[in-house]
Amino acid sequence: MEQVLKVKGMSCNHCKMAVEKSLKGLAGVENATVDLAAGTVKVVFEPGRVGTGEFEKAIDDAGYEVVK
Ligand SMILES: [Cu+2]
Repeated sequence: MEQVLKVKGMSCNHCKMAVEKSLKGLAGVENATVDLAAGTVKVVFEPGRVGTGEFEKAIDDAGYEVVK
């Protein structure tokens, strides 16, 4: 399953790596790809193992904010 989240505050390649790394560290996340120009991250994950709440927390822990 895929989910696209809008993330506030990502401005450079460091931000891209930090957000992708924090999401990929979650059990059940298969891939995470930031689109800096769009300010979004696409998460590929196994539903039932992980979900939006965990994504938001991981992004927050990395120092960024999900826009709802
Ligand atoms: Cu940055």
